[in-house]
Amino acid sequence: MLVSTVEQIRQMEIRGAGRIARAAAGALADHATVVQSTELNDFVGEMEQAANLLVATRPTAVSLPNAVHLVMAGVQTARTLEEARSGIIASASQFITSSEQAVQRIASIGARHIRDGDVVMTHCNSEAALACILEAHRQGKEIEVYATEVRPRNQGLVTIRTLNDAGIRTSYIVDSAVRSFINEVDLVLVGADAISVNGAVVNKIGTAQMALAAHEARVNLVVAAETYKFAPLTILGNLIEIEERPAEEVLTASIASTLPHVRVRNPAFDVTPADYVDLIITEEGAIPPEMAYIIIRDHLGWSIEQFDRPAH
Ligand code: RUB
Repeated sequence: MLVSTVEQIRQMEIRGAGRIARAAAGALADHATVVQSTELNDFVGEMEQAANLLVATRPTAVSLPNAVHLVMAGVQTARTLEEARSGIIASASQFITSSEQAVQRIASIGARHIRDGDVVMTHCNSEAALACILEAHRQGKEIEVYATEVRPRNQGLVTIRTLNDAGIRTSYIVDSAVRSFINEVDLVLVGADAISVNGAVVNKIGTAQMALAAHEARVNLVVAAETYKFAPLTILGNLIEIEERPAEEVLTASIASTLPHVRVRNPAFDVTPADYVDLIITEEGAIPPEMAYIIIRDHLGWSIEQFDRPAH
C-alpha cells in the first residue's frame, strides 16, 4: 500500500491537494500495521522513511507534509512500539475524518458566497471549490459554471463530469479563453495547493492569469482551502517550491526530437498574490488573505517565536 500510494501520487492517479493528504495519512496508517520491526527505534526509523518517501512525491501541495507531520506527531514521544503504532493509526484516522469534515464545512460557508443566478468560473479540479458549488446547487440556487480545460493534464474533464452529473449547466472552455468570458462571470472560485504567510495562493498553473483577468474585470476571486493548505515554514521565509513536470506532458518525445532548439517548460502551479484574492474560505471561517499568519499560528500551532528561542 505504501509503495502503491507513493506511485499513484507521483503518477497523479491520486491528485488534488486534499486527496493527496488523505491518501498519505492512510498509507502511513497502513504501513504502521505491516511494519515488521520488534524494536521501537527500528519502527520509528521505518515510519520516518515512509513519511519521507510520501513527502517527496510532489513538492508543492503543502497539505502533504502538513498531514504527514500531524500523523507522525506522537511517534517521537511514544514509550513503546505498540503505543507508537496505535498513535499513528489513530492520528491518521483523525486527520482523514477532520479533512472530510473540513471540506463539508467549507461547502456550507462557501455556498453562502454564491448567489441565486450566479455564474461561477473555476479552474482545475478542486474538491473544496466544487463542494461549494455543489452545495449552492443543492440548496436550490440556479447557478452556471465556466470550467477550464487545464492543459496539459486536462483536470477540467473531471470537473465537468462532476458538474454534469449534478445537473449543473456548464460551459467548458480552453484555458486561453478565460479573459474572453470573464465579463460573463460573477465569481471566480478555485482551490489551493498551498497558501503562504503573506496570503499568496499557490494553485494550478493558470490560476494567476485567471486572477489577473478577474481583477481587471472587478470579479471577486474566492479560494476554498482547508487550514492544512497553509504553509507553516513560510513564516521563516521559506518559499513554496513550484513543481515542474516532464516535458512529455506538453510535447510528445517524437515531436520534441525534431526540435533541438526548443525546450518545454511545464510548471504545474503558479502563485497568485494576495492582492488578487478577495477571500479564503476555510473550515474555520471565511478570512481575508492577510489573516494567513493567524491560521498558521493559532490553528496549525506554528509561530515565529518557536524558532527564535535560543537553544539550551
Ligand atoms: C490540483 C489543483 C487543485 C488543488 C486544490 O492540481 O491545483 O486546485 O490541489 O484541490 P493537481 P483540492 O491536479 O496537479 O494535483 O481542493 O481538491 O484539495
